[in-house]
Amino acid sequence: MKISEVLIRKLEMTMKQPFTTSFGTMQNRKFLVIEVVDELGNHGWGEGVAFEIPWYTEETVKTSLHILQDFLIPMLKGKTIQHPDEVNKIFKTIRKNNMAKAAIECAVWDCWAKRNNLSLTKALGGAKSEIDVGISIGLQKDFDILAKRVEQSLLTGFKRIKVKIKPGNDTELLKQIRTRFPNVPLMVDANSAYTLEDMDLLKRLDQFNLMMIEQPLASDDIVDHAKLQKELKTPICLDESILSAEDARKAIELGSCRIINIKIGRVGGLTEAKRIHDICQESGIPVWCGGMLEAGVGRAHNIALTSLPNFSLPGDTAGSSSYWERDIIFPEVIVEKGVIPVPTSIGIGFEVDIDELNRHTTDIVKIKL
Ligand code: OSB
Ligand code: MG
Repeated sequence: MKISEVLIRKLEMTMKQPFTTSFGTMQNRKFLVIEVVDELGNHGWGEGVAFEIPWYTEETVKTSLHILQDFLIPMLKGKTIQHPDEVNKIFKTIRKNNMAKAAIECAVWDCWAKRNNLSLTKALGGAKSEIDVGISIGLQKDFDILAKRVEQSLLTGFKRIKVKIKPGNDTELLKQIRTRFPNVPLMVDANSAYTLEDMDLLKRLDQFNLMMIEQPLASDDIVDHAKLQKELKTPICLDESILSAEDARKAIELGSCRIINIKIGRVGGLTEAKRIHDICQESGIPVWCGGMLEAGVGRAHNIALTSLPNFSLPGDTAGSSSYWERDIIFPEVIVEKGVIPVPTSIGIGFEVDIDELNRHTTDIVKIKL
């Protein structure tokens, strides 16, 4: 397969509700949608999940665009791709910029799957027919609003509830949640808001019967997390700290976590995501698929990845309607009884709704290879 053309679209979509983490509030989502075309006219889609502001990782929409246009896409020129795993190797000399890499790599995976009449799930080696889904609820103005969100989410059937915490909005909040919802499968995500100075506070989280504590400490740390994990009964789940399969290997070796959240964008694509999945599986570390407030294209890739066997915990892959009035794919992703059926049609298994896509497109760059 040869990629003959790449279209980069910049999109702007407004989420139904603002999403607040320890690092900030997002509602107006700007992101990239990549379309690749091969020499036979097959199409493939990928989503660039970087935010407008570099507060989750150092990438932004603008840096992704720059890296894609000036480095990654030109590297595909003249290359014959037998298998999408080769894209990861082609990009090897470019350091990090994982979300930019993932955006185009995911599009190549979709294109290759379609060309070979395979679902992306099958192409990745996934086997599940449905995936379990949880929901990530951002920080809210007060407990009543949060409680309502939790209640709604339980009615929808989500298999676990994740709430964001930050210093000053943690133990009291959890006390209130546990009083109201004593048995709900619950976890928290701190997005790196604490340090080892908070050891006593973090130890007190053990009393809340949490499934896990996601990324309590610094985004680039695995040493302090190992110290913390030794002191905690609750499993630590790493998100920001794991950017590659090598990172996963080292974190597991050090005992920095007992669970890993895999995000395709954060780790540079599906090939690396699969590698992390495999290493974790061999080490008895369960994984789950994280979210980046994706639109439909990114969501579709997340669903396909989650069909791999060691994605044994519910992911942050809620349905389209949890984020958008109207998604850019057809059909939209629907969660029923806490599960999403894994599509079996070719490629990502969803059609891109070109009218919706165009309605949100603010810029298009077309690159002939
Ligand atoms: O840390 O998992 C995170 C959203 C934006 C940035 C980081 C994170 C999140 C979420 C929401 O938790 C995931 C989603 O619903 O897409
Ligand atoms: Mg997280």
